[in-house]
Amino acid sequence: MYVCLWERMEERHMVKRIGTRAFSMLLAVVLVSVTMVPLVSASDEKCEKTNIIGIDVPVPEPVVVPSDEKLQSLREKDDGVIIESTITYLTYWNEKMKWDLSEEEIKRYSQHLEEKVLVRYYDVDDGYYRIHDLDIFGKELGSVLGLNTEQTVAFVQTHREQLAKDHQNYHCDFFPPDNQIKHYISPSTRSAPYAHGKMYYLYIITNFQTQSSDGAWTTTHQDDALDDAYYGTHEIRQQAPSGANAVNEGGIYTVTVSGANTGDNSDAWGVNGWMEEAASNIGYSDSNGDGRTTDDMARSIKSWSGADTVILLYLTHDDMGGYAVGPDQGYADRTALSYWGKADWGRFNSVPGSYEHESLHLYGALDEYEAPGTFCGQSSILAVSPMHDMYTNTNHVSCSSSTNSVMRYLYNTSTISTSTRRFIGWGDYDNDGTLDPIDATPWG
Ligand SMILES: [Ca+2]
Ligand SMILES: [Ca+2]
Ligand SMILES: [Ca+2]
Ligand SMILES: [Zn+2]
Repeated sequence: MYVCLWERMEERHMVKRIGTRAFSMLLAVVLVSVTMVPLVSASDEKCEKTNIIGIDVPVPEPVVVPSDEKLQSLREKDDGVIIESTITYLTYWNEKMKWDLSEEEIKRYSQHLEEKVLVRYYDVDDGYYRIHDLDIFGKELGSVLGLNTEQTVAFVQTHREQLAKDHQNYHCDFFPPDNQIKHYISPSTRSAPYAHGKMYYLYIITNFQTQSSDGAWTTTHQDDALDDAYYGTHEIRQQAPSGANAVNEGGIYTVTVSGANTGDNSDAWGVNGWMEEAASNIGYSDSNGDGRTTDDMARSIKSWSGADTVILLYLTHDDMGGYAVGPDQGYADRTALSYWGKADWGRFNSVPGSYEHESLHLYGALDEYEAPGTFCGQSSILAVSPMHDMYTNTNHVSCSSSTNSVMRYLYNTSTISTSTRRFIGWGDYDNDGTLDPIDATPWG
């Protein structure tokens, strides 16, 4: 390892023509850090000359912090309802709300609605209507259809409930079952073991050679998605206890991968999937020979940025949904998130809660809604030790004391439950003032 680092430094020296003084200083820093680095396994000692960010691999573009104005608008409620076909929309709600409109009436009302109300919500660039506030829209729709106050209130309430379900369906997270035998899961096996320290979010704006009907990412949509992601991850940092020393940082890569996005399957997260292809198309290579490149990318970003955790967020310009990749798929904690979600009545935009929800999974949190394979009292296969061994899900919707949270509802709440806080390293099991993951004697 010593020689290896020396050679690497010498190579850098020659390539970058660093002055002798600067080089000696760098060497001193390296020597100091070598003495502090614990012994590594033989496979890590291979002298690899790849994946040095800024030399072999491009530097990620820094995330632009949204303006205060933009942050304020993100803080405001946005129901994010998208109407692509007014007839489809009215047909769905007519059935659901039992308004008893005939097909003929639906056609007529659709036209009225478009001319009198929806025209104000038209997004010229995207060619659809976008509703921000269901309370206001509900009244407008009610007056066109001639609904009474009771019917209007019921419509708005049912729409919000349905939207919450649609957002839950958008998240098709599925994780390998925890074998329920308490076993040690080393924090070093994950790129984002728990939500402490400098947390780096690497956004990978992903385009597919075989594009969806939505085409490639546009600058407007990319900025919109990144603002939501910024806000969603900011919500995590803000709720962190001071002992976690939480700081956020972020960077962006843009990449094109082959094939089409077919959703949550091994074509995405497998060894030969497009997530691995994206890492290698960006310029990373598999330097440890495990067949994956996402691990090398996450490790390189971690050492380059000095971050404690790295999460890879693959953003796709389609409506394939969002999911976190399970811990059985390599070292890199990663998630895919689409710009839109699909519903029977139309579409909706991903919200800050989507980014917050998936990131929390990657730090160890479980779903708290009625998702397949989830239950009250479940230990988290996503959490590392000691949290994995200490805690179980106490905020699942089926638990008697369950409260609203971003892992349970995720559509218009950002609240992180006590149960999730424990899984992601914000608990203090023995109540000695030191948070579990950094406590030498976490059990007391
Ligand atoms: Ca690798
Ligand atoms: Ca403690
Ligand atoms: Ca202790
Ligand atoms: Zn989830």
